Amino acid sequence: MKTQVAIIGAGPAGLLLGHLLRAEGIEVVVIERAAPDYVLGRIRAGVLERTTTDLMDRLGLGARMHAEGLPHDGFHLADGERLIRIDIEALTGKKVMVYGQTEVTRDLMEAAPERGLEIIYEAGDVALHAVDSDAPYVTYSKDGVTYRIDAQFFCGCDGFHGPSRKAVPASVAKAYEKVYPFGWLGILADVPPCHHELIYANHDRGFALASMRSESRSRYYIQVPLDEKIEEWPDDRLWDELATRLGPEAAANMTRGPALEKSIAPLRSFVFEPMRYGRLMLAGDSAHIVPPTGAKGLNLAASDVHYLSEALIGYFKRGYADAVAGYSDKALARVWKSERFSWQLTKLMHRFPDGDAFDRRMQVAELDYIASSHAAQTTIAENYVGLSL
Ligand code: RFL
Ligand code: PHB
Repeated sequence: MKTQVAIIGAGPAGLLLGHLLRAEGIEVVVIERAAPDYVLGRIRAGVLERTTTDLMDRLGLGARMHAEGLPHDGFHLADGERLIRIDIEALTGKKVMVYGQTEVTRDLMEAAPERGLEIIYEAGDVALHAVDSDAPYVTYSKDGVTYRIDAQFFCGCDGFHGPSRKAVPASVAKAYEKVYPFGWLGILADVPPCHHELIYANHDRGFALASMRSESRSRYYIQVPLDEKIEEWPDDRLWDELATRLGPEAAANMTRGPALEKSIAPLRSFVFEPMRYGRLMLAGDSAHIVPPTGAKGLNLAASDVHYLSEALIGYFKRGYADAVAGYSDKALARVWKSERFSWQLTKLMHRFPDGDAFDRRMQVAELDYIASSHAAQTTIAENYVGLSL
């Protein structure tokens, strides 16, 4: 088979990119290892920046998001005693949208057939070949048969563990990484949220986050040691811990219920450079990871896809032979700023096992400064709603 663009991975990055290119009449095939239900079963991001919602709107796929999503104009940092409200709407003129990654993915997936976006699910052994030549191709197997797709460009949207990044030779690449000494234990439950806005809490016993998916579905997280076992956290223990860490105001309004999903995710910061090698471009988690504290992962995937779609549309529709040359530098400039924000908020809000009394005083002083400074709150709000493209 021949196509103009082959996209590896049908997560949010791959699906968004596929739709943006199809909308311009570019030939696209998306190759995904998993089955659709598996992709939809992953409970991940919950907060969308304006840049991400704008992309859904541009595709004409934002109707359900606007009907069911919750626009938020603020969130809270809690320091054990008080809630510090960051009024993002007053400080930036913009809001964020609380709408789950699962729903974004579902909207993109369901619109694929009517828009002629071909997605091959359950493709095994995906391998990229000759990406630095003028005739790259990808092979995969399905139902015992091996297939080959020749394409002019490959977009690696296959997440942190996918094969695309590994197709870039080590001699031209550099990876930057920080692994944090803790993870997040998350719980999803069909109960009303304890607060109408998100609360990020720094408590003596560790970080906690109160988030939501809707007015009747809550998502909470607590910081746990990396070797923690999920079996050690029956629902009751987890609700007790959340009530303690989030503080009395949230605890008083917290409704408990059985977990629909419970999982532990490690936290890491990771950037891979460059994001283009020959005819292969990386986008989303395949090129970078942020700790979830800033709610930036999915949003960065969307901004990469914005730059990448512009580049490919420039190449195919406007005849700019060099259109993809600037993609890596453009995307990385925004990636590093989101990495910085996510790292800083992670350092501010978590208890580090090797942290000393001085480190703790620095956190207290910074939270106190944020509580009293319009400038500090503006900086946080500007980053949280998303830097301009
Ligand atoms: P994905 O979503 O990992 O999708 C990659 C796709 O590639 C497929 N794949 C392959 N396909 C073919 N061949 C192979 N060999 C393949 N290997 C993999 C996979 O099956 C999958 O379908 O990457 P993408 O599209 O770059 O999207 C990135 C986001 O998923 C991620 O950044 C966010 O979920 C991060 N994140 C958050 N981001 C936000 O913007 N706001 C948030 O509030 C937020 N909260 C979170 C998060 C991530 C979390 N976890 C569990 C990592 C909260 C959590 C707990
Ligand atoms: C979520 O609702 O899953 C969520 C919200 C905000 C974050 C991270 C995760 O910073």
